[in-house]
Amino acid sequence: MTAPLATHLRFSRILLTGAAGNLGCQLRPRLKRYCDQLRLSDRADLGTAAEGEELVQADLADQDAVHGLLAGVDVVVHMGGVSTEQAWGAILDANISGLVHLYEAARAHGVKRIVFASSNHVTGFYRQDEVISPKDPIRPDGLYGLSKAFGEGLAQLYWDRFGIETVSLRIGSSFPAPRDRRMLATWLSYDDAERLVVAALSAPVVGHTIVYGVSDNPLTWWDNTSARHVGFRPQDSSEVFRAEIEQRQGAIDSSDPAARFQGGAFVRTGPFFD
Ligand code: 15L
Repeated sequence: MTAPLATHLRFSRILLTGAAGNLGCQLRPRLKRYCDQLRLSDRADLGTAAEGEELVQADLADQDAVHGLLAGVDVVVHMGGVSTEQAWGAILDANISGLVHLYEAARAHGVKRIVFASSNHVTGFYRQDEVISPKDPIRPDGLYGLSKAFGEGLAQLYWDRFGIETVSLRIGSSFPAPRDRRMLATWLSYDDAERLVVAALSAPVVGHTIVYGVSDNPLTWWDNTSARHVGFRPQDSSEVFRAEIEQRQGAIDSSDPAARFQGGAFVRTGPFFD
């Protein structure tokens, strides 16, 4: 593990939700370097607590459990919730009700900043030949993307009404490496994911800011100029994976909506619409 990215960043307690998920697992050891206590929560098992970790198994749909989670917390990194297109009931519980529970608990406990894992699927129905910014209107590619748009709206409301700051991260594809041609544009390396979260936690003034979570990929659909005050400077690039991916994937099937729209396969899959 490398040294902390921001030596000035120190909290007494950070809450990381969704800590058993793909990105949560990556952020778990990394966020520990910025706080005395790291509270980790998920519906799933979180294993054994390392030094300085507090493990709390909680369901976001459980209002009381979420209320308890936020007690004594300085900031929240909210990676929890449904992260793919799923049945509406699951999305409703975790991403709609769960998020209301989280923001109400933040208000009750005086938490002043939340880093919210939104998703690129808020704008998945823009075409792959368009470059968009966080200021463009939403175009969700499914109920999952729409639930993340709700989350961004809720974050805006809690900033305007209660002064709780949020950085909404429209995360692209955060995996060890891009898996296909689309991810050459959407890939966010794990190191850049840490840079993004650290920037979101340390920027002095954010109000409610939306930023795309994407590495420094040469081919990009997202322009983060409007979020430069967050100070996110990605340092990895998908380019090193291009040759292998192009060779493996062959010709583009332009009749496939997944090859035309930014959301990829999310524009044509999902149990609700099947
Ligand atoms: C997401 O929002 C998902 O959580 C993740 O699993 C990826 O599929 C990613 O989007 C993506 O667009 O690649």
